[in-house]
Amino acid sequence: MKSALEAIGAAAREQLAGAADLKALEELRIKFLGKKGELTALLKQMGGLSPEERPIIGQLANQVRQEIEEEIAQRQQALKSALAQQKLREEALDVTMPGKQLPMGHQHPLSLVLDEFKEIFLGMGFDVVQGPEVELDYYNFEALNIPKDHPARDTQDTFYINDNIVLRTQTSPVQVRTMEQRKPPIRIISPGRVYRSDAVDATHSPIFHQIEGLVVDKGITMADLKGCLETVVKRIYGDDAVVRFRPHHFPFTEPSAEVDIQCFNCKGEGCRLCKGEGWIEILGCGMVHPKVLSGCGIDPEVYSGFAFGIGLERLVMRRFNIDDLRLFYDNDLRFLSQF
Ligand code: 2U9
Repeated sequence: MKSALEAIGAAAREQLAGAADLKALEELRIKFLGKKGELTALLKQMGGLSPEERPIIGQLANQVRQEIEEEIAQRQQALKSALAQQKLREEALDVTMPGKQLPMGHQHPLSLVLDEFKEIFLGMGFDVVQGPEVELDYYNFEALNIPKDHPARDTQDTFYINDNIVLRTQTSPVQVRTMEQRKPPIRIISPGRVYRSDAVDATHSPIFHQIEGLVVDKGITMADLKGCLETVVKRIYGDDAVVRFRPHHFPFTEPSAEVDIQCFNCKGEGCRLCKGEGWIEILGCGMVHPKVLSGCGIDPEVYSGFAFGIGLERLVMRRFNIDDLRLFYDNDLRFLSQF
């Protein structure tokens, strides 16, 4: 039995030294030390030994087991560190390599210019307010002094959901709602999407964007309107922009005006860009009609105000020399990545 034990010890040492990986090592552990392993099998025969032999063989068996366990632990350590070394070699990082360049997103040209406007108006103490795009006929038309037979209410222009509900054709209903909710002084702009039943072509779209603004307080005059809008236009187009106010008519303002800038291309001479006019129309404005004020619960005898409206698409098209409005909505990255 002694020689059998020594033979197991020698075989284990030899085979453990040749174990190529942790799996093979575990298999050897089971083979020699497991419940059904060689050493256990041999020890089961100890019952046949004399009482004198038993402690000697028992001690030897323990020694052999200990040696095998130590050998396994050493081999396991060696294999683990070899594995770690290999992993380190394989996963080595060259920190001097250039990083992967992630493609940068671009801001849409419409929101780019809209942000510019917001920044200017916020700096002048205006709030930015938003409202529903599906709107009551009352807020879109009635409250803005647009009577039933006005051409702006023509079904040609307006998307009707039903008799009372429309897709807003302007962002003015946001201002009406604000006047109902807030007390003057009011200084707001309401940018957003508006809808008109237009056929799509290079200069028309059934969806476009407006920035409208409203100021209501005691003693607001046409001089405030001119000063405010001239300042904004010069911030957008540069200090040398020449601005003119031309009388116009809107149902919701009285008096009303359109604002032109002198064509920066021909300096007023007339060219292709301004279609021979020398001037380019950029926005509409006026003093809020007293009927609109009183309809919103603001006494026109105490308060007055001015309002304006800017069509965003046309302005952005001129700014970046874009000749087709459909490009704004096509989501073509070749176009969008230029901004
Ligand atoms: C309230 C009272 C008055 C908003 C105004 C305009 C003039 C205007 C156009 C610009 C280009 C529409 O997108 S466009 O075609 N808008 O000319 N808008 S005054 O007046 C208001 C708004 C709200 C309560």
